[in-house]
Amino acid sequence: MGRIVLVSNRVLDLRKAAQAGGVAVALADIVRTRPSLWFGWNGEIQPEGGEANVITREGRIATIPLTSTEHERYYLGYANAVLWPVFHNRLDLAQFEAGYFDQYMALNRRFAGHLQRMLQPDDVVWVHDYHLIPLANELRKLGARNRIGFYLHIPFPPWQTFMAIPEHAQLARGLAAYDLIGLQTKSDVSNLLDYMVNGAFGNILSDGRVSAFDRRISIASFPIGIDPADFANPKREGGMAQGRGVKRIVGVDRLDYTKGLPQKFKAFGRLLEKHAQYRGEVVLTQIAPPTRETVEAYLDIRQQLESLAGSINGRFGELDWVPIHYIHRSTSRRRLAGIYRSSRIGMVTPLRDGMNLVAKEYVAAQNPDDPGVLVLSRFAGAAEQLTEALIVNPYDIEATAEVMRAALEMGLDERRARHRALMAVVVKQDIGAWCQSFLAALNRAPSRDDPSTWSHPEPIRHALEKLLQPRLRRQAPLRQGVPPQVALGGQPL
Ligand code: GDG
Repeated sequence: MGRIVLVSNRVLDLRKAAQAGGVAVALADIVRTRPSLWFGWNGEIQPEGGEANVITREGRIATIPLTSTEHERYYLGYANAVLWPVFHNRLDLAQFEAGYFDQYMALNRRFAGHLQRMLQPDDVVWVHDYHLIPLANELRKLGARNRIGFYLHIPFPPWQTFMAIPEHAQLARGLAAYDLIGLQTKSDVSNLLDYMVNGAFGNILSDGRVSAFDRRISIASFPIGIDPADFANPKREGGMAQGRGVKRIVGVDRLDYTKGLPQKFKAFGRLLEKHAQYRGEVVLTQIAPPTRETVEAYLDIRQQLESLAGSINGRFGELDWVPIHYIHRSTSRRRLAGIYRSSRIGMVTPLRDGMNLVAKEYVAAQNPDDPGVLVLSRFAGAAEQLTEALIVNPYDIEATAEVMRAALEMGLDERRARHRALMAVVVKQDIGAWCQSFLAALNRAPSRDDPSTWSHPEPIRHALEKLLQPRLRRQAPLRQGVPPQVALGGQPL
């Protein structure tokens, strides 16, 4: 078997991957343990006219810098000011500016050019995330016949939202060049299938694949996980100092408008307003490290949050009790486990999130004998799996405040029972299972270039598609996704 070639916007130094955690650890693990190559941006920005095409090779890692124009228009622009907000249902924040898309395509072409020269015929390529949607198509234009899979870490939006992107058809063309597309949840799969059928005039085939733009693609959900052992080590206790008997509610989120931070602060304020008995008894510790600070929308959310924390602390705080601890800095990964473990509530309430690893980390870090309670947004991908959490609608401030109260009051038996069920999911579908199931499905995904993998000769397939089409369409009305009998690999739909 050939190498696994990983491609992501950002490639991390293997020595720092453990500190970054999550996906970085999983990818670093593949690179350490299997014949592989990891290609992407090294985090450096070259001024225009600099040496942007110099590849740095260190063992199995190959990286290049971005030019300042690429950084501005591809990374901060198209990826983070168009695709990120639209995929998180925030069309109002999308900046469809001239030049962003061209630079996004140009960067993908440049990446493909470098990668194609490093590819061997039996390599399997695994591309990560929304920055690199067109990469496979660009590789194929250069002659790559490798098996290429794509994993989207963020949600796929409802099909009509996706169609608001002026270049949606070119993006769909890019998606169709992959052999396998992996998504976080079943509802993401359903959204993408809806788009492929209704927006890109594709068909769902009898073997469950989608036919679009003259290619056949497998689409399935592979919910990402964590390494629970990373958080379940009791030696890592040592949360933060707290007044005796004070219960902590913890939030850990990059400072991003998708994470529902103002709503979380408001719900906590409402809890203190309505239920005075919690004043002096509960604190909300919110760790919110900075991210993408030069994108305008991120500046707004920071100001909004600081003003909210200030007004709630000013209104309810005492000389010996500050209700909201808001920390706008990164905390070491080693300390996070202790903070999770010493918190009575894990408050994970994004307005939209692909998965949300913090929810799983919080569960893994709990003491099974005296566990805390996970409060989880119904709009986080994790809610599809972590059904024993207290599920909330983060837009509903009043109800969220009441759920916080219920979590604070929950008895030990119920906390233990819920935690057992949640932990079973976190352990079963961990990061290793995610990696393996995606790569196994990619290896299984029939390749268009290999006729032996076709289950029917082409003319029969055509007839079959035509025959099945009206029936499939009847069973898959708009917005309800794919009918059950065409469930795809990975997770059953
Ligand atoms: C994207 C998708 C999907 C956070 N603050 C600190 C810190 N973190 C770590 C957490 C966690 C990771 O960062 C954040 O992961 P999330 O999954 O919560 O969210 P995104 O960054 O938005 O990730 C998301 C994910 O990709 C994976 O597919 O789940 O939906 O948006 O591991 O612990 N780590 C340290 N200090 C901090 O202050 N050390």
